[in-house]
Amino acid sequence: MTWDRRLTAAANFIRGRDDFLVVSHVQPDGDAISSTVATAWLLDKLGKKYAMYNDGPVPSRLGYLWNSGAIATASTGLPQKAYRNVIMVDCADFARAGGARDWFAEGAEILNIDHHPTNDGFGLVNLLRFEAAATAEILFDLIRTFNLPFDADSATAVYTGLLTDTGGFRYSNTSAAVMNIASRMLNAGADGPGLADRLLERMTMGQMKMIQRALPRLAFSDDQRIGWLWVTTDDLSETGAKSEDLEGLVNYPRNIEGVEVGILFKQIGSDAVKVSLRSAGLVDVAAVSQQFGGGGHVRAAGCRLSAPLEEAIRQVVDATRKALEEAG
Ligand SMILES: [Mn+2]
Repeated sequence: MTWDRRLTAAANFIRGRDDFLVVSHVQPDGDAISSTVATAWLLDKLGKKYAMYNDGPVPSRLGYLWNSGAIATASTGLPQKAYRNVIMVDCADFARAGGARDWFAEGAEILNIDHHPTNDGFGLVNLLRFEAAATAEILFDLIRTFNLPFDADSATAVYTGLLTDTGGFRYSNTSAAVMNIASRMLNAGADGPGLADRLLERMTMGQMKMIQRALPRLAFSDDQRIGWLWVTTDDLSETGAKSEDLEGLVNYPRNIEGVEVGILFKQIGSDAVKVSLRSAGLVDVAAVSQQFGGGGHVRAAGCRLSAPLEEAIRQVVDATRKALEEAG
């Protein structure tokens, strides 16, 4: 099916229904929240009823996004009912919606909008484009399908998704198409320098405290092509840092000259570890993550292990070492 026909199918899903639940993934990032509110903006402009829900809270640094305060979470208030019409954005698989799935009605019909190459097309209608830098890039196309002009709210949302998923227009997914859309969003009222300052430059105290703790632990494989850091549940509780304060930490090992894969291990329980992997390009870290039931992109992926921290480090570093040997 051509991209235009997929867009039409997604548009028809929205046109033919009303009363939607819009959800993204657990521990939502910039693209997840941006895509959620951009979808809500579209539904709002079409006069549709909708609710937004997320398994986790909206990171405070994204609180400026239009209507982000209306995204319900377990702590701020639950939806009033289960929904038959669901739009899932930026979710690599069905389970990524986490606890939000409790609000899907039996036999709910799903519009699946995503850019993760590991997405298996779990929706009734799937609007998937793996070359897209961000789900927000796909939403740009979807909004245009309805011939709706962008305003500052929707432009800021789409721009934010692009900015965050391209690491500030720096990663290899920063295509000409991305810059073209970003340019249009600036014309429509997105504040480029303001968003860059807020999302790329500014650092919370929690973030700095976690950097202080994590950097002395920086470890390398013998050939120094794999570098990793870890943080414990105690680090978070003792510094008062939040989970969102760990964003970007994995880039420290990854950015070192000669390092092919950077890894961050985050202990989330005595036998549970969340792992983020970043590749310089040689190793497909999505494939490494899939060995542990995770997924993601070639250069940025993640997984969870039910193991003590030291055991998780050993297993993932070993798997990465093998992938690196195979890649040459
Ligand atoms: Mn994304």
